[in-house]
Amino acid sequence: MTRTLTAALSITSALALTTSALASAGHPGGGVTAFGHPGDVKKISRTVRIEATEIKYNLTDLTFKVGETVKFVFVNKGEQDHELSLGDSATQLMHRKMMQDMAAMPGMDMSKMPGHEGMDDTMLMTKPGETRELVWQFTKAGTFEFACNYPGHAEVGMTGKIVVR
Ligand SMILES: [Cu+2]
Repeated sequence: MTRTLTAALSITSALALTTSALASAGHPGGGVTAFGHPGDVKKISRTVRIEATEIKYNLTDLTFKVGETVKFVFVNKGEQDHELSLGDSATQLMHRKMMQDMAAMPGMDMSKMPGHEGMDDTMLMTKPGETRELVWQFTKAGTFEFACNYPGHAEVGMTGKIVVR
């Protein structure tokens, strides 16, 4: 078996483990989390456009009302892959660690990294020049985060605060 194939198989099992860990942590495949759930496109009350460049977002503070349904339009204006991930700080840390572990695997090419099963509802991964959207309804008051969890990105400030009240 080639080294690349071995690495790919390890990633698959790592993702499977992470997905089940997330499910037991209250992040089931249905996309319902402690802070909201995928929104109904007919109920969008606000559209937020977020742009990514190296290595930052164009905005870092967002405030929403409880119950608000928001369309996020995420535009990668940079020259590398970036993501927009929504979550509480624990989820973001877990996700960041997973991406670091994957990047550390021998022969791993992050640009060919697969999406994360079961996390698509809260996360948009983009290539340079790509625009992707997600619709989310915030159902709980609190302070949450958006972040790019590609290794080294959140660490240099590619994060933002979401306040729901
Ligand atoms: Cu990034």
